[in-house]
Amino acid sequence: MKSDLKTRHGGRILADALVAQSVKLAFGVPGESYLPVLDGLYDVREQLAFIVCRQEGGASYMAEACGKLTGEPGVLFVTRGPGATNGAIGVHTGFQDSTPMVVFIGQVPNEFAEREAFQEIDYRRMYGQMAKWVAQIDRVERIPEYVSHAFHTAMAGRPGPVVLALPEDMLFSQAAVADVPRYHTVRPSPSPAEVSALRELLLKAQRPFVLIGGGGWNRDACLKLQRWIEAAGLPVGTSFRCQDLFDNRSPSYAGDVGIGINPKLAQRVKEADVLLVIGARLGEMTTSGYTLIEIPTPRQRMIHIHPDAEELGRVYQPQIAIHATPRACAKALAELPPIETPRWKAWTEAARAEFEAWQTPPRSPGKIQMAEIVRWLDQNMPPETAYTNGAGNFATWLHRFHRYRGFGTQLAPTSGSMGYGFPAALGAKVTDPTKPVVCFAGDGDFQMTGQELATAVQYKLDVIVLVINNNMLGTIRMHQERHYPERVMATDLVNPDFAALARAYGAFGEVVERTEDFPAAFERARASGGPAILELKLDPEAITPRQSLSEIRAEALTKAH
Ligand SMILES: Cc1ncc(C[n+]2csc(CCOP(=O)(O)OP(=O)(O)O)c2C)c(N)n1
Ligand SMILES: [Mg+2]
Repeated sequence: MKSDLKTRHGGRILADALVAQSVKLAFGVPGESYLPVLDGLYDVREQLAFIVCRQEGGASYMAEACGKLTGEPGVLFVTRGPGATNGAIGVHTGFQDSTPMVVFIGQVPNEFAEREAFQEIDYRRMYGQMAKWVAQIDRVERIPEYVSHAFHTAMAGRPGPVVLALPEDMLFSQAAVADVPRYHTVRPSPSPAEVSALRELLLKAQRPFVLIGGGGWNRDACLKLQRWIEAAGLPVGTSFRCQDLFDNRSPSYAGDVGIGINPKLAQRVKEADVLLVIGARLGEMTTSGYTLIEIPTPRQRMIHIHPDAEELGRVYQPQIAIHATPRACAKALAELPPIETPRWKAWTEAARAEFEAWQTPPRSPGKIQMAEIVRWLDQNMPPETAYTNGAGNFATWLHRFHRYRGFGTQLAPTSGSMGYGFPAALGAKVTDPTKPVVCFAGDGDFQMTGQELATAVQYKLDVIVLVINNNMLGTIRMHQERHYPERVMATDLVNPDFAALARAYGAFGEVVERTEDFPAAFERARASGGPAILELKLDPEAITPRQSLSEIRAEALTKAH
């Protein structure tokens, strides 16, 4: 058999292995450490497109966004040492968001290993805590096996990133070896006994609450679960930055259980007697700093369903622990006899009314009213539009006032990683060019990965970026004013003219100073047909929907005296 196989160099074997895994897109920045891979990718360029990015941080975010949207591993290539360190941010993001990724890193030739050779890092140690598996392929003939193992691992149970290091000598050497076919996805399912125990417990509830979140969802699972929840008349919340797992317009939707939670929703979660948690880890941000639910035994009778067996019972001891993926869970629930009880009607209606009241936009200082702009987008953009963001107070307006319409309409890092939104928007656009994409970025946030404007122009990616410019690292300034009022330190920013910057890259750029000018500017940006930046000049006082910067400072000063 073996003699029939063609001899290939390591780079070509790897490129063919990716094609065998059905990879159509890879993101990265080239390096001399993996030249044979680039050569291999040349041969498969009709099947697999390589998006060359400007910095590995941006590339890793793009690969992460691609993985998040497709539910299949996002693929990233970075060079050794500096490339690997730059790329770490998207790998960490993927780990926290349970996003499948496969990351390839160049490595020094084996003959130089452990000498601290040029750009040498031991990736097992470096990436140990932010990947599901880190390995190095030392033998060329084992590339297909390692790649197959990597794809299986990234997808199994709780999805996440896998890292493979590629020693240079291994890539240049040759072997005659067979490709391994496409990976299987191992998805644990709930047993019939577990599902009926869940149903029994739920039927006893007076004040049930469903909390959904985490990774491993897809559109079908979200819709199935939504139908089941709506038929049962249950109220539902989404975990931190997973707001698109449930159509926010549904009468069952009660809001996001995340940072800056609606206090009434927090109260409702505390008062629930049965808490059905599907897919969410119940991390720090979802539990308001571990205050919503008691540790280790919640007061609510909790049913926790998670795709990672070891996550169950990690912090909370649920009444029923079910090891299952969200997809398998949604399928099992959809097959249950329907739960129809009028008992929860008033409770669910009240939760919805509180959500709607929470979404009523307040007036904020200045000529740009962010809540109104978010509302305008809601009313004027197609339902499948994806909204992306990184980290900063600017994102609050989007998360609080926008109504996400279902799976794949939110790309936001639960790791709170700045710089995510813009590359994620590009990753989304490359993955699905028909999907409208709007990125919300802060002035600080945008400048972390803004050089990917060149990538956007190169690949003609028509995303629209709103740079919400308050000339400061507003989040940190807000915390400073709360804890150390008037002692402003290292949070003021002198910024470029973002619209001119966009034009310098060959993109569309315009400044918007007043809310009423936004719709026309947005339409011009859309009509430009390419990447576009609208710089929104936000009054620094408009730091949160609830309080202005001066009010926060005054409150802190009063407390101090
Ligand atoms: C990579 C990274 N570095 C630093 C931080 C800490 N951080 C969180 S928000 C923020 C400021 C964001 O500023 P900007 O994007 O201008 O948004 P604003 O808060 O002003 O709306 C900083 C520095 C972070 N979350 N991520
Ligand atoms: Mg800012």
